[in-house]
Amino acid sequence: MAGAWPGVIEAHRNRLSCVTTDTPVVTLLEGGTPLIPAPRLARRLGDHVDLYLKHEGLNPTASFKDRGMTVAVSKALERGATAGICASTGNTSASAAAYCARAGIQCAVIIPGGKIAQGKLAQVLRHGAKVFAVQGNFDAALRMVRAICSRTQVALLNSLNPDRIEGQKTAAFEVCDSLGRAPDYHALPVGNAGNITSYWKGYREYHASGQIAALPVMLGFQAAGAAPIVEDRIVENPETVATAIRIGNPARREEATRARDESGGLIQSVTDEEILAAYQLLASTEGIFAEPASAATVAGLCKLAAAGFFESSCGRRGRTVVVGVLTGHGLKDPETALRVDGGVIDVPDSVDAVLEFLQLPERPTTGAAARAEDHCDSKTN
Ligand code: AN7
Repeated sequence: MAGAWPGVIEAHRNRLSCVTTDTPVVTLLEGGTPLIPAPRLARRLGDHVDLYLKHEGLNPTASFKDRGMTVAVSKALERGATAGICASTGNTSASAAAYCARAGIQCAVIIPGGKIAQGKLAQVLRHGAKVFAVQGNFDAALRMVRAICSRTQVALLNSLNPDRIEGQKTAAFEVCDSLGRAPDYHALPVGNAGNITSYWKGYREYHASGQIAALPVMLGFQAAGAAPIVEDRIVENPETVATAIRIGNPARREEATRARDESGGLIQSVTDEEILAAYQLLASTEGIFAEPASAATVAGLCKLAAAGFFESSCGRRGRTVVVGVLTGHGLKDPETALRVDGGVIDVPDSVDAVLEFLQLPERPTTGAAARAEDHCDSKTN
């Protein structure tokens, strides 16, 4: 595509049947996120594995939700809505608030009190949404939102709204466009299950129109304390460090199980311990900062690899292509980032004190190497 990235609706307009020439496009130029090779992590999965991470945390509000939100808010505006509402574990509310602000309409969000990450709360407040915190969890908040929508004229901005799924499916197109094919495996976290529903829809559409020759196997991961699909039940009191996926009764449970089964895939759980280890590993070995829910993707892949899952897998020419989705940026959740290991070292204002903690090779004082590093001299600093 020539020129600057135009946002999800313009970039994928011909595949978004709900968007017409009458639709006012509300965009922050979301989408077009990079598919980043992750060679160090890939080695942990197997020598024959090529791993790519779709970093959806690089969207305008720093999560994948912006793709669906541009379509949902644009369609809401087209239908004459003056307000939007959603329940949220954080990211949906941040995105809804931003796109409603952009559209010039009111936004209301219902969140589980005390259970959304600080970065997300900061966003939703500054974008000017009305924020209601309830005692209950996300599932209770979503029930309230559905009741409010049944009694008032307000646009539902949760992924129960099919426009959200339409916008979100574009991420699958981008993965295929970047790779020139579909991956062999597609891994992602599963909460309310809108994202897995969307990716599977996108892949199937690309397959049906001949853009890709084969479909990926879908690998979904839930947090062990909030794993209603894995356990095939409603979890009344979901708990996990990954607050984004602290959901006990996913709205799109059926679509998620269909994506799993049709693709020959799986949905498994990862513990908070595994999530936090993967969170740290990703940031420190690949330089990619994603929030804990996104780290569930990495945790799940590592867990499968440890169980030998990828040993028998084979893609084309002996390589196995795995795509993992990082759904939100690490900066969303500074509390968790600062809670895990690796503290700041307090030192006196002295060079020697700092050097004591570092094992640095000494700088040569003569020869070419010394001259080449002249920019380190104090007089040029
Ligand atoms: C970072 O914001 O449900 O399975 O209300 O924020 O499509 O729900 C967030 C979900 C994964 C799960 N990763 O996606 C909300 C909300 C992050 C998320 C998920 C969410 P779905």
